[in-house]
Amino acid sequence: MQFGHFDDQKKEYIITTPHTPLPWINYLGSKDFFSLISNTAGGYCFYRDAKLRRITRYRYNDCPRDSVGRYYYIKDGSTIWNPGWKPVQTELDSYCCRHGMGYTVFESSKNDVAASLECFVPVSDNCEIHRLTLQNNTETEKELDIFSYAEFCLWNAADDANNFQRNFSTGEVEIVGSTIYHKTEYRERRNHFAFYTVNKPVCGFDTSRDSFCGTDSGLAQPQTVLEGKSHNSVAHGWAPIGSHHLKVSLKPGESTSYIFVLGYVENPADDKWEAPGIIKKDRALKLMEKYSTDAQVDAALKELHKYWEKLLSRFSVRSEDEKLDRMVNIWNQYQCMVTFNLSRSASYFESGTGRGMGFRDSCQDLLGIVHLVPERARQRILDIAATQFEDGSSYHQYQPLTKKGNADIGSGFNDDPLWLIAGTGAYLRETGDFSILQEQVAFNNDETKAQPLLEHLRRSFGYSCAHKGPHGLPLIGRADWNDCLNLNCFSSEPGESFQTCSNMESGKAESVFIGGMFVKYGSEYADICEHSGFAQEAAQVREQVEVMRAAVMDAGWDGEWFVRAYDAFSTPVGSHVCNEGQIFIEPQGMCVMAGIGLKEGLADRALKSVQEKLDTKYGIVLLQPAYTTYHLNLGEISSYPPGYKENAGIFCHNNPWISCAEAVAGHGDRAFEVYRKTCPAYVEEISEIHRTEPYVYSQMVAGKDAPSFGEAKNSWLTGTAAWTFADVSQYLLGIQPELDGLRVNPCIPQSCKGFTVQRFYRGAQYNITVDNTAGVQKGVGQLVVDGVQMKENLIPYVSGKTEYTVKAVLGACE
Ligand code: BGC
Ligand code: IFM
Repeated sequence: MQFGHFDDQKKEYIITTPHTPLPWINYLGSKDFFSLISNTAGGYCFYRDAKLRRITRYRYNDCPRDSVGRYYYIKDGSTIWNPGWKPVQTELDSYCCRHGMGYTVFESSKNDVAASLECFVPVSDNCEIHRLTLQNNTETEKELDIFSYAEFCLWNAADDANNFQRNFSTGEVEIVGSTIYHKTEYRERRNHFAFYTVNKPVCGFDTSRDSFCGTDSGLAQPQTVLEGKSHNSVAHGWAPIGSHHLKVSLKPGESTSYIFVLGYVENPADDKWEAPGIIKKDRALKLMEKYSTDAQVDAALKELHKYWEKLLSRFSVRSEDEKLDRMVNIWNQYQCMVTFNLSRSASYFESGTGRGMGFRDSCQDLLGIVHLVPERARQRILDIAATQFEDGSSYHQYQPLTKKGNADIGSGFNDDPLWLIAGTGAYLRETGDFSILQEQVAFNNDETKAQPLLEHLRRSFGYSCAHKGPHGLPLIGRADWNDCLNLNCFSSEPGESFQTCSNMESGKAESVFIGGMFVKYGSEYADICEHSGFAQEAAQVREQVEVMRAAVMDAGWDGEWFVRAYDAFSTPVGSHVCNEGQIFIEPQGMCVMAGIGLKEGLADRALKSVQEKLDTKYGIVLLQPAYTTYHLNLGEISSYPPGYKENAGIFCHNNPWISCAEAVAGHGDRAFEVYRKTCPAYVEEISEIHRTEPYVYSQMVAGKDAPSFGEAKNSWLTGTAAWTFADVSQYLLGIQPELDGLRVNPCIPQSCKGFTVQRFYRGAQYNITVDNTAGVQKGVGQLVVDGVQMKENLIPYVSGKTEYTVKAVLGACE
């Protein structure tokens, strides 16, 4: 069943009913100001940091109900309705919600009044714009009352939720004409405030939630709206809101529009105060002025469309498969930008108050956006590296506002250091900008300890070399990619749980998965050393890589697949000797991607085992058999019921690893089959089972052991976006950036006749045609660049050249 459909021309998903299985959301904002907005207008916004600069409020554990947003009430006689259906939920005569690139539009009607609500964040300003257009389609004049609603969060969202005894007394607002200023904290000589304005005179306002709603009513039946009259309430403490009251009278056929701006302003920290508690408004006024006419809003929307057109034109494919094209050209790249911007911080499943930017997450997110915003990727790499410690380990997360490591979470995840090499390598292959390696970067944000970025990579690699266990495999520490595999949990205390484990980091548990990473990213690091003129170091690194490869082939091979790990007692995990959790997906993907056992036939064997033991109709589950009971020595993983999350859920993030691995092994049919199973556009038709948005990936789909097999959770903020884009663009379509230029090496289904790719790379446009009339799965027989036949499948990079026409013919050629 579907609840809408794609419009590829407009790059939109059109939701045709408010009754989606879960709120289906979109993100607004591209740089500093971000918003979440659902298909019933729920959601919230923040500036840079969802924890420290939350502008509007959210109610937690509220999915699917989704009961707070910025709302517009239309009172037409005794009928009250919202363009997004919620919160009043009056049945609408027509409804649609169009989620597009950085904007969302609601189009609905009731009793022959049509409303359109366009919401977006302009490309270069810190505000949300909501343009509400109303049209009277009746034969008589209409008198309508409009009420707006936005509920302010008192900035620090964690404090706002926990310390409300204080916050009930701190809230402050100021009302000037049609503008409501939210200035809580300003008297502490903070320099930021928010405002909510409308471009026409109001006939009333409310700034106290209790006054607007009435003591016992909620947003579905606010007293103010029922009465048809604002109370002009001025909030002192309690819950400050912004609500405008407008009266409109529309002749038959007439329409009118209102432009609401919800903005964030930061004055220079050393600005003079006008008077204690009085905010300095000039920046706010400028912003209001900038978006006060329809022409200005139209221009800002146009600029937003152009911004996305330009970004998305950097990589596009044309194939025989419209779902593939739609995901590659639009939605996958769009989601990559969102995960890059937000890491795992704020979604309908992530609170925004917990995680900031994850070290491993952000490094992997780079894989999906280096080709889109290389200059921002550069800065991100430097920010991430600055949270590394001198021994090469790192904070696991950092706050985007302060860029400081999060001490509550700390370090000890032993895969983290190697992801820095992965992210930096991707940047270098995309841009060829080796100057980044010379940038001075602090350790633990201490500038006195700054060293070139290359030294950070050296220490990343060095950390893994220096932390090996009894089998010569990397020590896992608190966990590797799989946060829930906490193998250093052991205790004789009855009732102890992984949450209270004190020995998480100190034990000798080892990870075969990090072993695979070591081989893959160690080799990439060796290439980087070589290109930087450190041939001797490169050779030493390669030696270490070979030692690790041997350790994985030896202690990491179980006979038919790669072992997952060794626990703190050196007992194998993810081996046929285990009762449950005999085979895990992660090492199969990573070790094959690293090329381990490729020649020896282990890779094919491991992939076959994945297909036999882990595959399902909805994707590949993380492990089998699922853990049915709790094992303290395995940590959080077995705390999940079978089939959920890391305990045998279909963890979408590592499905593309298998697809990549299949491509490395040359199996195009299977690589695509794996790609399609979790790809949103291909499961759109089973939206009633899948339930999350059919235009983006979710973190997890319930596995075959779960009662809700096939149901997805935790949409949007997942490394799946970046990895599937790396998979489809580099491994399947085979356009592979290398340090020396672009390689063309597709791995596609035998039945695919070919495709074309437009790729912007290092200042040049590449028009690539792949011809597979031979009907093979892999292997470029001939590569012709601007009419010249190449000796191999690498397009030589010529500095200053701006266009390349490339033809790759697959299969044996004379
Ligand atoms: C997992 C969660 C887990 C958390 C603990 C996440 O990455 O997906 O299930 O609770 O890590 O750190
Ligand atoms: O690898 C992690 C990631 O850092 C956060 N989400 C879950 C993944 C698997 O545990």
